[in-house]
Amino acid sequence: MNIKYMKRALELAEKGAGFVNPNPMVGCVIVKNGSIIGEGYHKYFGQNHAEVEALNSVVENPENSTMYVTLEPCSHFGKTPPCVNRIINSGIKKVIIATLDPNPLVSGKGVEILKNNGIEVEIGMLENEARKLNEIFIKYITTKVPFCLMKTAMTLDGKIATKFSDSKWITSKTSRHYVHKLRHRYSAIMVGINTIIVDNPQLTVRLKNFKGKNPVRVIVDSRCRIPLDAKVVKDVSNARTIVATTVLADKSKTKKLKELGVEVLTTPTINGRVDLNYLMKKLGEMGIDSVLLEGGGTLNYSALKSNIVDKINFFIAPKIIGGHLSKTPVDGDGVPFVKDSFYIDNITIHKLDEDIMIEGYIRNK
Ligand code: AOF
Ligand code: ZN
Repeated sequence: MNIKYMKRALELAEKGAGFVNPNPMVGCVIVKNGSIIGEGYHKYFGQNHAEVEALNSVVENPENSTMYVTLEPCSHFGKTPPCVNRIINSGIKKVIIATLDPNPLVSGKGVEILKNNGIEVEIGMLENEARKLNEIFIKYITTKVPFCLMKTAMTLDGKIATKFSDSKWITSKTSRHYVHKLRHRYSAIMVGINTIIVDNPQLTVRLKNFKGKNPVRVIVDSRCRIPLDAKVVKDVSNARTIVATTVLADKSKTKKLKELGVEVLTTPTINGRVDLNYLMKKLGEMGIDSVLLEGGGTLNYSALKSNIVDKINFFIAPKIIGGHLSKTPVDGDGVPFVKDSFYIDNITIHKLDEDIMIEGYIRNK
């Protein structure tokens, strides 16, 4: 038994990031007489599971070997047959699992079947790491609501743009590269209509030496003010665009958008705004497991108020903009008293060039 093999399995699992959603990232290593005889990971949604990839790759008979796998092997017929059957037939002696599968179709059953077939099972090696890796999957498979990460980039004095809405660029190249990797990892990216009007962004993944996957673009636009020549409208062949609006939208405008290939999702209104909980539920029903929320301030505040945010990534650049007309990351009305603040738990601090990035989780989620 050796932790280094589970580390390797986690490293392999990570390679599936962005390609396997809404499935989990899973990695697997098969060890015999102290050496790795096979390894694999879940590469694309709908394709082979990690255990099957690893078993297909063995360079020696896996009989009496030990399997290290980051998630409990599945016991159900999904898009592929149960992994436990393959494991049992291979003659593997022991299976070491980082964490149980939260999928109610599997949870605990995979382990039970392995044990009933005389295979030794151990659970919990690097469990925290494995659960963090699959935080999106864990929320989505148990609630059917997408996991939401709020990302913002601001100066030391908490501004995301100047009074002229200039924001290019607040953070370093390394931070922006990190954000593009996040976009690849998440199934959807969500912004408010003001961001589209002011910045006209593409909201796609642009990474050197890596062909990332573009997220579905979700524009929160209660009155459907989106310009028909906005980049996110004009390049729908590149990435899907969904405009989330309300009955307050002009019907002829939504018709035009649909003709241009934009999907229009009408939600109930809350104080004249898009009902974000309804929207998240609908996105979940469409198979979207994760949303990267890239603000602005109005949408960010509504998102926090509606309790849809799970995690935050606040990038802070060592610059000062100043000015009471400069934009801030979370706007809206703000809470009345400090005791009403949204609290962030499990904070970690990361350094990206000269920037710092604070990561954490919204309390009571
Ligand atoms: C594993 N190994 O590599 C993965 C697992 O539709 P399917 O057949 O791909 O099944 C998806 C479900 O299988 C998913 O919700 C999760 O419970 C499990 N994923 N299991 O043993 C893997 N990706
Ligand atoms: Zn499986």
